[in-house]
Amino acid sequence: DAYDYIVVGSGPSGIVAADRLSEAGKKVILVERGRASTADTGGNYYAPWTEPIKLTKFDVPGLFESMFSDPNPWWWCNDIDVFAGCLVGGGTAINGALYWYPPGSDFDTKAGWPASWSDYATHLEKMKARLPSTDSPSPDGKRYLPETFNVVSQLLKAQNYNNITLNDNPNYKDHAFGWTSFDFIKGLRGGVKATYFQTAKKRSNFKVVLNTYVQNVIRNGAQINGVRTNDTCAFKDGIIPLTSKGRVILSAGAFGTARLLFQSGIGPTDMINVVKNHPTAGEFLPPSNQWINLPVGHNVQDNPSVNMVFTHPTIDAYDNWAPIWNNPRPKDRDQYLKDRSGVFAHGSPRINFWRAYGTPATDGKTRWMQGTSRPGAASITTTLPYNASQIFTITTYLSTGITSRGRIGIDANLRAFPLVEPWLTDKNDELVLKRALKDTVSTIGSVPGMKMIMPESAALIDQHVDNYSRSGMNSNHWMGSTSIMKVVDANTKVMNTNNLFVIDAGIVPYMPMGNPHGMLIVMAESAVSKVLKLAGGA
Ligand code: 6FA
Ligand code: ABL
Repeated sequence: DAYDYIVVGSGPSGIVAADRLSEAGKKVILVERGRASTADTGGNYYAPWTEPIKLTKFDVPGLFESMFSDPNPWWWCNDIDVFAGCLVGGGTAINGALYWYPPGSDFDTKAGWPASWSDYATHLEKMKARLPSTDSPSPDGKRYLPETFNVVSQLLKAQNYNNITLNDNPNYKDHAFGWTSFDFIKGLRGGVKATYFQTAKKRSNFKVVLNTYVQNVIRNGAQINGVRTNDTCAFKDGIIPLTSKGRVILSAGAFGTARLLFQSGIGPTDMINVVKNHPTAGEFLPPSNQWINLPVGHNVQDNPSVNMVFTHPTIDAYDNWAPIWNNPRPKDRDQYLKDRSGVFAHGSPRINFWRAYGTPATDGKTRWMQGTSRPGAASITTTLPYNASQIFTITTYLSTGITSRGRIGIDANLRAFPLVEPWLTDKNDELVLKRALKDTVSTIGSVPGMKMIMPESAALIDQHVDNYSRSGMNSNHWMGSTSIMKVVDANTKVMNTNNLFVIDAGIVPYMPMGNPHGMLIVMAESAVSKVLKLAGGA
């Protein structure tokens, strides 16, 4: 059974691509290595208290923080060294679901996008039509645990920030704050798997296979003939073939796609040689005269982020989210069981803010900072006494404009990892991050009762950043490993191939403004429309 389009990976990018291709009448197979996630995808990983309503860990927004405390976290990709979701929905099945409509700067030619991408607004409208955002996710219209918003907004107002509905004005990203925006729907994790995936599944020309690991593309020079999987029962020799004008779209994520390309003989020679020396993967490589030398894995970015922890007498730290899986607060549990409203209809953050910085960087570039605040804290190191039931965290990220870059690679066991860590490799990023952290707390005196506990004072911020492990700055927003115009062309086709495409975070050449999955859906809408228009395909 041959396909017009084989899409590898069911993250936000792969699901949007597969939905639009099948909508256009193409014969499409979506191949996902992981298991089902939410109930509407066939998942059944229930919390003890959500079993009666058959909602999984991935469905209930308020269970998000339990991703990081589960004793058996089977959904993380077990061969990638950083957090990555390997299940239906990819990162969007397990992420914080912060959801931003991208500003124009996310698709700017100055950021490395070809001019043909400047119609991003058309694609943004398509996304909004399928998946509107909400900053008031509980279906009863009330906002729960609002104290963090109230305290941090006082702090920011004293710095002349404006309180706006953030997604009403995506371009307003200097001195702006607002309620956190999500893509939850009716008290459930929504996102692409509740929308685009559901329409695709209804089409007879669309097929999805789970638990199916793609190892490499089958390649004869520039021509791709299919993909090799680990499922030799469903597919002869594990191979899924393409029709004569068919195409493969890799949407396996910034790490997953880079590795698939290495295993297909595409990338820097040092990485393809790692594959060549592998006992089983090596034999599937094309001969070395067919290797395609492209900077796959280079030019990688992720937001550097640093946490600061505070207390305030009005904050309810929500027991630091520890009991939510086994012992939720009975009132909140019962409210959610009744009509999916209340604390469990929210994610953990409550407020987000942005500010632009021209200085103290010395390279003349503007860098944006983004702040996220939530009740509780992932970890606290302090010598100060504090009231644990009143803690909250402000995470400060640097986003658009950062210049630091790293590299993704694979080790001898084909594990993917940051070969060169991307955080603060450029001193200018470090200068701006330190300044942004100091500015954020500069008005603490205007918020009666607010205390800083990590670091122990504003004067210790430089030291806090210097002592912060670089990998602790990981924000899970990996971009750039198959950058557009470096690895793929303006139509997302891998250079020097006829019919191999990449549509995922890897092609994004520059750090987007916000947590990226909204921007990635728009990117995928734009990319798939270009692929459909490109002559020569099925
Ligand atoms: N982004 C946001 O916008 N808001 C957030 O709140 C947010 N939070 C998080 C977060 O809390 C965590 C812990 C993580 C890890 C990420 C977060 N992100 C957030 C980032 C966001 O989820 C990612 O940027 C986004 O999901 C990236 O989308 P992509 O389409 O580029 O790639 P994915 O990794 O999502 O999906 C790849 C899929 O391919 C997976 O389903 C994987 O199982 C599959 N796959 C990989 N290799 C494969 C192979 N060889 N064969 C078959 N399938 C494969
Ligand atoms: C994101 O975009 C980040 O990638 C996540 O790291 C972040 O969640 C979510 N959004 C929500 O803001 C944090 C959790 O709140 C922490 O408890 C956890 O320690 C951290 O992710 C791990 O990276």
